[in-house]
Amino acid sequence: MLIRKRASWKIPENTATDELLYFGRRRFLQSLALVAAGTVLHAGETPAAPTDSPRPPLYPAPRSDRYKLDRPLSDEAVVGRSVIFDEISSNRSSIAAKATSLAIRPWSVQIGGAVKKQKRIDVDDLVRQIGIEERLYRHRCVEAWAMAVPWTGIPLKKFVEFAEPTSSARYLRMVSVAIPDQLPGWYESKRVFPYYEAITLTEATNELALLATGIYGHPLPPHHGAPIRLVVPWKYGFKSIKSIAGFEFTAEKPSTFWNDLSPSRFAWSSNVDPTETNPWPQNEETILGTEEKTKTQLFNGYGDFVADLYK
Ligand SMILES: Nc1nc2c(c(=O)[nH]1)N[C@H]1C(S)=C(S)[C@@H](COP(=O)(O)O)O[C@H]1N2
Ligand SMILES: [Mo]
Repeated sequence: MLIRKRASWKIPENTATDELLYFGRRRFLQSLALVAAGTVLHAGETPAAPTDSPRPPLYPAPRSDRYKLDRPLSDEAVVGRSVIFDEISSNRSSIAAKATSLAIRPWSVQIGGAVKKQKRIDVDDLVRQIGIEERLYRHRCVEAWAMAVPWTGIPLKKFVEFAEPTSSARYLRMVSVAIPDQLPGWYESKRVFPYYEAITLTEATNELALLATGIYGHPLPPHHGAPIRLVVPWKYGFKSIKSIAGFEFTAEKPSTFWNDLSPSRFAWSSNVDPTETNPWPQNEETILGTEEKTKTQLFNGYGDFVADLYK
């Protein structure tokens, strides 16, 4: 009964009957399972382009030369061992291995709140519609370590235009993935997830703000917040929320994860500021993978781009 029903769904009935006779029921069921699995895998993909006009590969994307570094790029392997992703694990060296439990495709994001129309869009469709570029950015964690990373992604400004916020929108709130079964650190932590962050709409439309979908010239691996994460390099690293599932435009100021946990230690805006001493002295930073210390700069050295936002 089940066989006939499923066969008629995908395979012409006569073929199905022939195959059933030929291979026997077990093999036939296996072949059906393969067909079904194939259907699931291809569901999120766009149809292949005709062979005479192959689609260019997305990665590596063209690199923008607007964003200069004052230090060498960090080594990918070193960066991969220093990731922070508390829903995966609080043990940093195990995050890359454990993060593979997060199913990063297919992945769609919800866009809601103060927008003309609520939307849900597949991340790969978003990338193809808006386009991506590579940028070399410094990254400064509030724990006073720093790195330099080639991110690939969508300028957040273009995403905001795509989302069409209404005139009442003042803030952009983002929420990370909330599938505890795929996030081994979810119940190990004393914190309550999902992770959530927010920036002002003025910050979101600043040219530096990036929605990263790639790193080191390839798509983001799960431990870096695949398939889509924020990068706001003038703020402490914890503002750059990973594995985003939802975007909400709001009129009121949304609360944020670290600021809720400890308002005196983690300010809502959390712009990099070397004069701060809380929770750690912020005047200098250790370059990841080296013993080298460098003076921390106001706005992580991005004052030319963002200082005007805070006058
Ligand atoms: N969802 C989520 N996003 C997160 C974090 C996290 O634990 N969970 N850690 C933050 C911190 S503290 C930093 S420094 C950066 C680190 O990014 P990276 O691990 O890709 O270098 O991610 C930020 N985004
Ligand atoms: Mo951080």
